[in-house]
Amino acid sequence: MKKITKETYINWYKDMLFWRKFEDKLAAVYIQQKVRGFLHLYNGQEAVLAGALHVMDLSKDKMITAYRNHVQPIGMGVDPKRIMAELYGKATGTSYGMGGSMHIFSKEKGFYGGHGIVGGQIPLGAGIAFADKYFGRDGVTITYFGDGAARQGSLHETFNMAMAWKLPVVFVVENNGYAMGTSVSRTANHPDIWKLGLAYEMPSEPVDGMNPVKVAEAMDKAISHARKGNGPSFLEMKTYRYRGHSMSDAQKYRTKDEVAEYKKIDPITQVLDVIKEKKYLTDKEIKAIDDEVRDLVNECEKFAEESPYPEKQQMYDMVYEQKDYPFLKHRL
Ligand SMILES: Cc1ncc(C[n+]2csc(CCOP(=O)(O)OP(=O)(O)O)c2C)c(N)n1
Ligand SMILES: [Mg+2]
Repeated sequence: MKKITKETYINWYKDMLFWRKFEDKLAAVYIQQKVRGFLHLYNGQEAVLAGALHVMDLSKDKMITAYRNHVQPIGMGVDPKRIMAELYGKATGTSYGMGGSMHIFSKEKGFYGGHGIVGGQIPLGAGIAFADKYFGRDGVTITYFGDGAARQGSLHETFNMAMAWKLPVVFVVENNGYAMGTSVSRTANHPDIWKLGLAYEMPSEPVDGMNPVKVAEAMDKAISHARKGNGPSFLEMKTYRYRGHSMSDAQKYRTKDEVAEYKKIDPITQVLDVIKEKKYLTDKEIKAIDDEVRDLVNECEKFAEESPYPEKQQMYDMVYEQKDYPFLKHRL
């Protein structure tokens, strides 16, 4: 596995802090009604992404996830200014302002969305992996989904075919404890989601999703397994979201104490503790990173604010129309 060094910790701190503050900013501008529609934030779950990125090969590996999808593309190399502009509905956004919060997408950077249908991305992730295998490329597709999505039937159909065809895919359930307001313990006979993979003889295991080191180790094993042609793995990342399901969530299904308990094992704090303990950075250097992150977030906001809205005509440019489709004849 790629070594976890001083630089890794510093990058993790910087990246995760940026993702956290980027989303805090989104929450703030959402309240000001500058960003509309749904908004699902990732605060608390950052280690799941940071650990994976450490061991992925971004020149060929791909990623797909659900609607909690603003920071993953940043990690994959998409310009965060364009992501914020997308949420503002501006023409400079990743989908020219026509997709919005739940639909960030960048084929160039290997980020395949951004999906609002719960579990919809599970078969799509396997499909992307199928394409890599079919064309003889050795990329691996990381397919993220939530604990609620894990209970969709499409997971079983996908797991079956992915194992039968030994597709180069890593299925990752981000078990943040809740699907909207429904806790995992209320939705199934047992709470060990990783065990669902065992029925298909898929290598499956639970992982501490609050710790990027643990995530990187598990992901490295799963990615190498897939890259060697041995097929999929299934990892259950035990994590937690600090904010509500979306911005309109009164959070009556959990206590403030429960949230506070998880904040004690916050991934950013865990990384910062190591940095301080091992004296990787001085307090002054840490402060410089914090300032840099704040400035970067403000730059994104400024870019989104100052960008123009799309022209009306652009609406028609983005619609797929097959010119010879028979039922459209009446329009000719
Ligand atoms: C097929 C489908 N059913 C229901 C919904 C409504 N819905 C949106 S998010 C969600 C909860 C999903 O929870 P989970 O998979 O745990 O992901 P998390 O939000 O925790 O990241 C539901 C039921 C939907 N979008 N799609
Ligand atoms: Mg969930």
